[in-house]
Amino acid sequence: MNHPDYDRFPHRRFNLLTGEWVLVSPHRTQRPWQGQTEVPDRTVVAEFDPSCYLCPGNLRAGGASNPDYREPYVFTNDFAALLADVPPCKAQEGSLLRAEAESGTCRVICYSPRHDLSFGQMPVADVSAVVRAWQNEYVELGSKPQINHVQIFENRGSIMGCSNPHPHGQIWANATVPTLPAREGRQQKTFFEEKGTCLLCAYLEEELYHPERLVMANDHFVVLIPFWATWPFETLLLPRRHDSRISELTGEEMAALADIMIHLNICYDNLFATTFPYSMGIHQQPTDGLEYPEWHWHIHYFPPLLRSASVKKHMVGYEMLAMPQRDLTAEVCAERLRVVPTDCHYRERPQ
Ligand code: H2U
Ligand code: ZN
Repeated sequence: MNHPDYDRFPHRRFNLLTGEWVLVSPHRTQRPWQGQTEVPDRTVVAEFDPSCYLCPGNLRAGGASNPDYREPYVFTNDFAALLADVPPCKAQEGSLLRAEAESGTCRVICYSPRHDLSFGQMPVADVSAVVRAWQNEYVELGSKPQINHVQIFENRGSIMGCSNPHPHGQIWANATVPTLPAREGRQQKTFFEEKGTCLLCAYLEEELYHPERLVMANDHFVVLIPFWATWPFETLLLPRRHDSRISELTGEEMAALADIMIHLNICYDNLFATTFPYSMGIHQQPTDGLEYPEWHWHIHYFPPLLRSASVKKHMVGYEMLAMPQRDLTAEVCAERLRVVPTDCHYRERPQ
């Protein structure tokens, strides 16, 4: 099947990072984009919410109080999924029921003291401060001998399980490398050993040559819809410079990262004039003290919205039982995102 047929016939695409396939059924959506006009969500959110457990000075559910913070604020999750001291646990010899103790810690990061803002409405300096906090957490947690992986992520919007509109993310750090980053690590290592070069450097080079999946770019970063994307408006934010972790950014790269994340957030929010829900996360090398020359750090955004603020993608039926599937192709979605104006967040536009 040739390139032009990608938008006509069912086919499957290979995910280079996970080694899995996704079924693409573009013939189901051959009609042109409907161009729905959304009613912009202008729900008023206060700058400070006395009942918010993340606002400065407020009491948290766990009983602690937040300081009157002015910069990104990090605290240990009061309901952490991972705990520091877990007694060893071993399944009985010969048993099929395998279990192992897992130790670690979970933290929450408040991006801003302002309850009503998100990256799309924050200045570059304030988003850079969040990136600096992510770097510090990665380095500090990663330097602990019992922590071998640090997962930084964010759930945005209640449909993604986010508990509170206050801009915040999470950090889970533990002893073993979790399933998905481990799989990505294996794929990158195999490629590196076979070809002697980095998988994502090679992939990025190829994508820059065929720009139909590019969404936005600056001197240091590129946002694209990966060829193998499963979620409709899923994007991959790739640094142009090969590095295995986020901790080594230059000052210029830091500002460029903040700037592109701001524009991506505005783009997502402006697409359907809503607070665009997603789960995003940073994938980088394990923190076990070993060298990982094959690892190219990156950020995934997985949004569930399909054609409007109310039509969502669900992973059910065939997807739960067989494999992931999508109708709208990566190319169609990239084009949709590319034409969204990102000079101004829709909430800041005069009505
Ligand atoms: P989510 O919005 O992605 O659920 O993240 C919020 C986290 O904040 C969640 O993991 C924690 C929850 O356990 N939390 C506290 O640590 N303290 C609180 O007072 C409430 C919520
Ligand atoms: Zn708040």
